[in-house]
Amino acid sequence: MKKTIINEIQNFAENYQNNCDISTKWGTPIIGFASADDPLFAELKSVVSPTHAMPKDFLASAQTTIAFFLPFPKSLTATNIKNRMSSKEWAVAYIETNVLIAKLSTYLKDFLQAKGHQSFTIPATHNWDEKKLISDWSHRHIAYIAGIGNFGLNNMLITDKGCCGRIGSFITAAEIEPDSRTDQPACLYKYDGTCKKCTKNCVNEALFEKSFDRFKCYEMLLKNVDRHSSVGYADVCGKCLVAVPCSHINPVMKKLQAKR
Ligand code: B12
Ligand code: SF4
Ligand code: SF4
Repeated sequence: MKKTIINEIQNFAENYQNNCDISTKWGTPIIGFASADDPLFAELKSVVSPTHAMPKDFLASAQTTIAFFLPFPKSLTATNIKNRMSSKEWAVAYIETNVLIAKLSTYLKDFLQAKGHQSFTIPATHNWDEKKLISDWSHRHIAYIAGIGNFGLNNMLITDKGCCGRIGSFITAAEIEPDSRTDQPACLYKYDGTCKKCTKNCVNEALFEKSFDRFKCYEMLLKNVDRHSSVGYADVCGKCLVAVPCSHINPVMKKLQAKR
């Protein structure tokens, strides 16, 4: 079952970019599985917020959560390096990836339903508390629990294909063997205190070595909403993700491999 789902997700993402009237391209998705009863879910009540949901709050019969990371290609992130404002391509990719996550989740739900497994889909974003700017379903924590990456100083989940890309997650009653996770850092700062390039890239004094101001960050995102209104609603920025060592790879893994 695990292999089948991985194939379904990868094929859907590949066909989607070939067949539809869109401009964004994605690399092969990274996919991870966690048991809905993994004790780490309960910890999200303290790590994220006391109101963070448990898989069984959404689907009483939940057995598994599936997380997927859709990596952006280098050609896309290259467009977002210069200037204070985000590139149009980055804004378009944000909108198109959110649509892809919604369509892929619905496809997966129908696919599993046909095999007799109930499932529950969650939107890619905008499922947050407007006053706190925190969501009751944090995709990157779900993805961390499912073993597909670890957190960077820039707050991003850094996978084996870096952090430039978007994450979706999904709940199902199908019982699927969970993946293992490692506590090995994926961020150079967390590994040996070096790098911090993401903080230097921040364009609105939101991200520092010791603090992150989500409201200052959101202020910048809203400036890009105005700038890119011609492509839709794109609350983006992403300058702390691009032109950094973790944009497209896990830089700690690279460092460790070089030492061998
Ligand atoms: C609310 C929100 C925002 C808010 C607040 C962001 C924030 N960092 O809190 C605003 C609007 C400002 C925002 C901005 C951006 N966002 Co946003 N946002 C979300 C949303 C809806 C919920 C995030 C949330 O509530 N997090 C809860 C808070 C408390 O946790 P956190 O920020 O993740 O921080 C935690 C980690 O750093 C963690 N941590 C650090 N080290 C370790 C170690 C361990 C072991 C553990 C367990 C945890 C941990 O501790 C913190 C607290 O738990 C998600 C979608 C979703 N529903 O998940 C997208 C999401 C997080 N955003 C995303 C992106 C890409 C962005 C932007 C780059 C904008 C853009 N697209 O251009 C910026 C980046 C800002 C930044 N540097 O953090 C992506 C992240 C992809 C990735 N690779 O991780 C997500 C997952 C959307 C998606 N579907 O892909 N966002
Ligand atoms: S840019 Fe450097 S310090 Fe920042 S998250 Fe990436 S690896 Fe960590
Ligand atoms: S998304 Fe932009 S404003 Fe927010 S922390 Fe990153 S660089 Fe700073």
